Amino acid sequence: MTSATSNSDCIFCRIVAGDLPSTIVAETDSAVAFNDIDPQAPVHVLVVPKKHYGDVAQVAAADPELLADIVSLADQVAGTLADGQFRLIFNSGPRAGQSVFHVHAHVLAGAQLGWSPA
Ligand code: DGP
Repeated sequence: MTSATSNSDCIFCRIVAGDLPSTIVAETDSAVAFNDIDPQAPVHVLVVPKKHYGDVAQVAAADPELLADIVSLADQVAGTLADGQFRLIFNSGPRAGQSVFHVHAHVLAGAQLGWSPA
């Protein structure tokens, strides 16, 4: 699916709708930030748009303002929960490690981060 308001088969749409539990740390009109279920850093938050897009390329093409909202909320979360320094990752496609096909930014912060994506 390229774009829709919501998709009942999508776990992140269900979190946005409040149908699945999550720890929400911040929210705007267009996006929600919640703790990752399998944290890889002291702060590991996922920022997702409320509207369903499959990956970052789709949201960039269809709604660049929404992509800016995602980045802005990620910055806000890092400033609130850590020291304002953060890594922002969009996995795009299975070979890049994407496993949930509702675009999400990983916000990693709160420690000196290593670099070993391979
Ligand atoms: P990715 O592999 O880039 O698609 O990241 C998906 C992330 O989503 C992964 O770090 C684990 C997280 N995740 C998967 N299911 C859930 C869930 O039900 N709740 C929360 N909070 N996070 C989830």
